[in-house]
Amino acid sequence: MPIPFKRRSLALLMLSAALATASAPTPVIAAEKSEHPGTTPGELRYKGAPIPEQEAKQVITPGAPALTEAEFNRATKLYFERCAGCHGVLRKGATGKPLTPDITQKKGVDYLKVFINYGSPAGMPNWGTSGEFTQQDVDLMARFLQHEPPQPPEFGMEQMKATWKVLVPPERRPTRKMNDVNIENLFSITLRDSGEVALIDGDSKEIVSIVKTGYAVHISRLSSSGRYVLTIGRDALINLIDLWMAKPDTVAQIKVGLEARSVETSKYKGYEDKYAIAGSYWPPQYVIMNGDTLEPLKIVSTRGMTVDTQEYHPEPRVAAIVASHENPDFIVNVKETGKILLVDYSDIEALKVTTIPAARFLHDGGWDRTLRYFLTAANKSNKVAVVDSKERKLTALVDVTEIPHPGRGANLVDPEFGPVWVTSALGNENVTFIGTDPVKHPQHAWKAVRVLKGQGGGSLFVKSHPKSRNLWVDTPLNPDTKISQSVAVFDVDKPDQGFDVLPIAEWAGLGDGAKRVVQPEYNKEGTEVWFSVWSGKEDESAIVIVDDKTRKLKHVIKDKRLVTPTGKFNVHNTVHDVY
Ligand code: DHE
Repeated sequence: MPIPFKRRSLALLMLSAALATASAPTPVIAAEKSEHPGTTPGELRYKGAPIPEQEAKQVITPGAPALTEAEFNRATKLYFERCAGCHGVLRKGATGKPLTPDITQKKGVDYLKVFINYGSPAGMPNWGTSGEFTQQDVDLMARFLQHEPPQPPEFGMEQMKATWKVLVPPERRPTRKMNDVNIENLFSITLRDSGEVALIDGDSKEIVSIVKTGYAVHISRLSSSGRYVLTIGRDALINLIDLWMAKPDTVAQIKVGLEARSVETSKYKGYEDKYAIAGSYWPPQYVIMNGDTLEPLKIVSTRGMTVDTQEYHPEPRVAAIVASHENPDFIVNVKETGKILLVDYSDIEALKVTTIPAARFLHDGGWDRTLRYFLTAANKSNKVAVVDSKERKLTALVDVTEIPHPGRGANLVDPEFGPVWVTSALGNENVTFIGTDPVKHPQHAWKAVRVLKGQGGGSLFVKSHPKSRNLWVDTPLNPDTKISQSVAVFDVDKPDQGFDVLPIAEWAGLGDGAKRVVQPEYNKEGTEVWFSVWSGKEDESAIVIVDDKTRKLKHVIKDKRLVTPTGKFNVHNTVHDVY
């Protein structure tokens, strides 16, 4: 019989999770041979974040070893913090293997302990021998995993409405911009471990405002007009920030689930700023909201059958969402089922959803430069899916190794192959160019036409700009600190000539700390590239700005309020999908 799970301090959980993922000492992993043969070091470090577990229910399962309620609660917390990101909340498996009792009870405590202690060739981290779990915890987890997974609650309209706040109603908002900031060149920067975003003036490099947001904000996106910034926390809290206010601040807020990563706004002609959409990891669903108040209008579950084996999946999480420029559609990546949904919002009461079969483990992606084709990574399937947003169909599935991770990717014109879209990878040093011009370069379209070797695996983001001749490739998850603290830059006119390495973290002039250099982002003019130097919560971090033309250091922003900066979103470039 289910026993209600005790409420615990969410703040404490978040803090411990944040420390676990960002400030914990980097595990020592050999460059190519990790503790888990067959698993790249970057992959090992790509851990999931916790889902708030305060309302989960305990289930005692026949055939499983006994656990006290206190043990069950501790194991649940450890599982949400360390395991759910890969194995899924319901343990149906995603990046990690399924761990349901029908499987785990057959394995037994001793087998599971070895697994948790030493990891596995398939990519399971060595939680015991790395010291992240005590031996008591290893034993506890081996027993816990034989029980039915405690399922977090659903989160429907009633729960969403209970969290929805319009702090400043649209009629009380300014009718024109009340500050003298050039908001087109403003950057919204995630301060991961302080639950805030920093709004920084791209011209003066001054902090305009620090806005309290959800926990570990994942991304910022802009409304089509560029007036509103929308942020989404891992805890599924959305903030709508009005950039026209004298001091930009939150005007509406809503929590759309227990765990989430994506938010977007309508961009099709006639629907600018009208709707917002957010996708959740838990519960697996998306919600369409009013663009200027965040009032929730329609919630749609993503539970359903997988694309390949056509089995029911109870937890298909929503990954990247982009807004079509060709139709009134939101394009929604559903990770575990491997389906891309085209959600036509022209009639919210009678939503038309076109389902495009792609490949499992859809994650992130972006547009080609014509803004017609959406290219998105199915990361553990080693594929990039190409969707034609005009014709509403799948154009291609391109093979790409190893665990492609583009962010939104980078667009440039290759001297030999014409327009291409670029992704780097978590699992190896490949930087892959995919041809994107079916009209003038049909022989290269939707093929991996060029694969460059970057600094190494553990790359998350690439970036270029229409006015630049550079392609930037970060490597924040590479185990070699020299590599994780620097970036590679290629000349797009001579891609085969190798790359320069810029020591971004060294330029920041910080003390000790992880100092991972993450996510290049251009200013509006395409003359500067901004990098986050991401340290632990207690250490100093910085933003380093490089002159794009000379590749020399231009400016360093340091401020004690800049706690663990990661993603950066320039208003103009995000509104217009420039990358
Ligand atoms: Fe992200 C984008 C999910 C870890 C920084 N990340 C995304 C998107 C998804 C996602 C689905 C695409 C959103 C969209 O476009 O609508 N990220 C996840 C995870 O599930 C994962 C692996 C583990 C987790 O529990 O969150 C994860 N991500 C991270 C980090 O550790 C990063 C490096 C630092 C941080 O701030 O948490 C990180 N993710 C980012 C950034 C983007 C992103 C900066 C947007 C890139 C862009 O240019 O659009």
